[in-house]
Amino acid sequence: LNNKRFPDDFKFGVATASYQVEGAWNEDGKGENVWDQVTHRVPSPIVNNDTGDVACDSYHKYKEDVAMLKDLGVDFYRFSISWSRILPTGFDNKINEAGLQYYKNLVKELRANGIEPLVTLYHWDLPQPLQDIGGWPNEIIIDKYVDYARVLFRELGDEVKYWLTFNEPKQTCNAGYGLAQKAPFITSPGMADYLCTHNVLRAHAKTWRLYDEQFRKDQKGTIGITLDIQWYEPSSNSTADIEAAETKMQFALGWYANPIVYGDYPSIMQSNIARRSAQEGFKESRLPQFTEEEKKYMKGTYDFLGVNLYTASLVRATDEPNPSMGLDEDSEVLAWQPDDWETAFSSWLKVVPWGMRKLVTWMKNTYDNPKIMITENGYSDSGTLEDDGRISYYERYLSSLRDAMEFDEVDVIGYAAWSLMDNFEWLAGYSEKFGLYHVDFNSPNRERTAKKSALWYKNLLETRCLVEEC
Ligand code: GCO
Repeated sequence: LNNKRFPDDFKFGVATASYQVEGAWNEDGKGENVWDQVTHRVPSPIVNNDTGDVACDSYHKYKEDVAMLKDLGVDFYRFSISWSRILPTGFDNKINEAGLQYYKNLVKELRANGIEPLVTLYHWDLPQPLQDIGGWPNEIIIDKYVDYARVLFRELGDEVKYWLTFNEPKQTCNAGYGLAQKAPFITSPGMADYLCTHNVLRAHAKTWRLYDEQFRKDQKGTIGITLDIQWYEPSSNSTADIEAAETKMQFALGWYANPIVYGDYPSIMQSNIARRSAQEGFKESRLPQFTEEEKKYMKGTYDFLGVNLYTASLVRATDEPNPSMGLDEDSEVLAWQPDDWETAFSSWLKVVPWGMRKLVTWMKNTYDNPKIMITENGYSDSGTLEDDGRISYYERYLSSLRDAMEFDEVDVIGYAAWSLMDNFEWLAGYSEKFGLYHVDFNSPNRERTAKKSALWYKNLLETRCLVEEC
């Protein structure tokens, strides 16, 4: 039963993000960020007007968090750093020492308990002053981000050996500046989202090179990026549908992965967007272009590729543009989730375990066999402690992942469950729960309780085995 047992050197962890768990939104000198700003708007775009002002209060309760991690037996903890806690205005002229100290304490506590920190530099919480000058679509931000990264490498790099530059930049750019579904809620699909991505990619490359050239020799760490993707499955065996699914993968994952691995946007994106831009009367493609020098600079800027996978969709070819989104790929493809697929509590979260094996195998074949880390995967419900649905989800997705490692020889180095505990789920506020631990958001001390899934995960990490006996 080799395919049911994870190798001894395989790393298991859990993940969280600063805005979703920390709270203390204006304490000890922290500056305002875009999520503070949007959650305080009236009317609020968030379910129940929820905010991350207190969230799980991890800023004060990190020792409890680490005790939970220790009890679970994880190899690593993936968390993110709040830029505006370190640099309140976003600029590096003044470091907020109290904010920095919080992360130093957290890292120290993790190390003292034998847990490896995996740090995400940016999980969506842009300092508001940087948004006020245009945010990610303004290329000035590239150097501000690199300055911030330099502070973190310098201050934390002796203890932190695993870094992720960006978490799900497609959410930052496409949802944040294209479709107005995430902060800062700007509607400019096919324009601001492409500019945003262009700058995120250049900031990523510059940061990877900064680490590689100035810190790696002494600190001996490793640095990647985390992309979000669902698996896009052709809805039939027709060549047209198979090509449509490939197009969707290129627009969703290739948009980021192709420049990082090969130096430029996928050719299908380039040709499709150039054609549409010309039809719309633009003199140049709406997709920004890299110079030859930038392509060389970008290419190969990763040690591993992180990926967050939760769900899947079917895809078919179409020549009717999809009116609801107006994305550039919509003139060729239609993606949807069948109603009769099993669903978690979040409407977008259809349970499709076989998508895991297909995704990582596709990445192996498309990106020349990279090291892959699953940096998030998880299941939502309404918050029960007897969360059998979550256990079943993890069991099936992990089994699919293990098959990809065993039978398709995909180089998967680790897996993080989303999430350690229930937390602020963006637009859904506290209405959707992803945690292995329950958090009582009505109690002032945000009491944590292990769910059944926490015990299941703990057992998996002990035995490394997905069935009763391996
Ligand atoms: C991410 C994710 C998380 C979500 C999770 C469940 O960007 O990493 O969006 O922050 O909470 O994916 O939706």
